[in-house]
Amino acid sequence: MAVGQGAGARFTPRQLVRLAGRDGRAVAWLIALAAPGWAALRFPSARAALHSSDVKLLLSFLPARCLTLSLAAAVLTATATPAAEPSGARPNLILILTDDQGYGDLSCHGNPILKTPNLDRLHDEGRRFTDFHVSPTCAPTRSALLTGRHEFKNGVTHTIHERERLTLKATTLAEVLKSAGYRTGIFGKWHLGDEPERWPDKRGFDEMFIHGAGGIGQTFPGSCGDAPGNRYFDPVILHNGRFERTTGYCSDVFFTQALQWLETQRSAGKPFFVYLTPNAPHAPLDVPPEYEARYTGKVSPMVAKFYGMIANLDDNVGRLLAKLAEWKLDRDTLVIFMNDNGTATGEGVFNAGMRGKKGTPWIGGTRAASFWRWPGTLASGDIAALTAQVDVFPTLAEIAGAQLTPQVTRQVEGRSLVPLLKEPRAPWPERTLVTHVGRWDRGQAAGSKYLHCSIRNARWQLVCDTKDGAKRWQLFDLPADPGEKTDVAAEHPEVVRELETAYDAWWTAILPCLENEDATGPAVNPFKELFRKQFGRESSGSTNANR
Ligand SMILES: [Ca+2]
Repeated sequence: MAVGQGAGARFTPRQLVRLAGRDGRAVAWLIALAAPGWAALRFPSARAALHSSDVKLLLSFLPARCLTLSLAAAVLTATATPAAEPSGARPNLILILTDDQGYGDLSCHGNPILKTPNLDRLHDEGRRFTDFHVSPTCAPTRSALLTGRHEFKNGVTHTIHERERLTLKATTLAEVLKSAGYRTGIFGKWHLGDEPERWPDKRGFDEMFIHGAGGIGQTFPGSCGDAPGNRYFDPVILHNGRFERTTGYCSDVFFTQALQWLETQRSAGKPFFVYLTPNAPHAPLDVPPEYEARYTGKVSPMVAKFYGMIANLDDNVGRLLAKLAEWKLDRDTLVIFMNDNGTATGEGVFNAGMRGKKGTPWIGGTRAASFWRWPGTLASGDIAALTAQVDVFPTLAEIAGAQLTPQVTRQVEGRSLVPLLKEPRAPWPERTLVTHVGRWDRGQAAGSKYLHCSIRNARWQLVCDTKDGAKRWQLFDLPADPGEKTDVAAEHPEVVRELETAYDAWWTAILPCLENEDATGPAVNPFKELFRKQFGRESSGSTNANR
């Protein structure tokens, strides 16, 4: 069980014990701890491989004149209680999740127009999951990501109408990381409930710097809505329960705030988890003119704005990477980059050969970037296994050394990706993943079983994408037909039957979980109510404060 293939991560603790000769074991251990091989101990699962027998073996070779008892105690401590390690022993975690950028909206994925040199760096310098899937829209992905289970099991079947609210019964990834000793911060879009009891500061985040609803300035009846008249430039942001007027473009504001908080954590003595969730490039496509200008004349005016928003995000990612290097946090920080659903705007220019986009059950609706950069610990390379957003929770919990309660273990449907991060060809048993776009009309859940849905395994995808919700399955052989052009259901009835049976069981299981279907929200958006308490009736930006 080697831990990574890159420089500095070659031996497991057991191998180190075996490698050290009888006369030099203690010295070898000292070298192992001080040298890059130390990275082998950073995964808690690798530490778990350091059995008590290893420790006894180690101690039996420790000459008193070579090693002090304190070192022995330190080794024992690191072995037995990973959650109590000093700062730096476990990686800081930065999870960047962009909004409505698709898999094809990256130059490293072959986009012929868009340039994303800094996101490409994350791709080139880390592990990347090439068959990684999210939900087809915003709140559902965030719900699944933060709980490790399908969004419908959290009651999230839409992005508005109270149906974006994450059930209060779920335990979030932030809560788990916090319990493992991490400081936690969110910067950007939450979109899992705008009522104060549902804000991220009640769901495990120490630091909260967010806009409301699914985007800056959005307003809907009920609870889902941002500060009145809010805009992408100089937005008003909810910071730990109070609104703050900011200056600049929204994505710049979120990255700047995250970096400021991150800098304060350097001396706090605890590892940190930054959940960095810019609302770009979600519509409205408001973008600084200089970024739009990079693409004007090369694509349609709308795509030029969309690409400009991504170019701005890319510059911010570059700023973040430069700061990590400047602060010498590079090797202590795992940076993960993902997008939250299929492209909203870029499919006409480049969609990586896929069918579908945001809000559809096709591969183009769910396939996402998934870059994992941890210099010195993770080598670069592709991982082809079928993976998903629900896998992030158990993966980060394992890397953080978090102890999951039985209740949380039952909640999580995803699998830890740690075995694949260590060895991209590690055994990865067959699995099925379900996509359902949701968004049915109020009260229509029971009749919407076949409304824009799909179920897949590593090879096949069974899709039902009918406007009337009638059952008309189509089957696609993905390796042979990645663009999903040829329905082969008639040729493979046994595959249809197998996947449909799994889909039926899944649908039956989710129906009792849909707790938001008949919910009625408050008469006034909570963000607006709070804003007006703080500032009176003035608008945060535009003239439509009373929407
Ligand atoms: Ca989105």
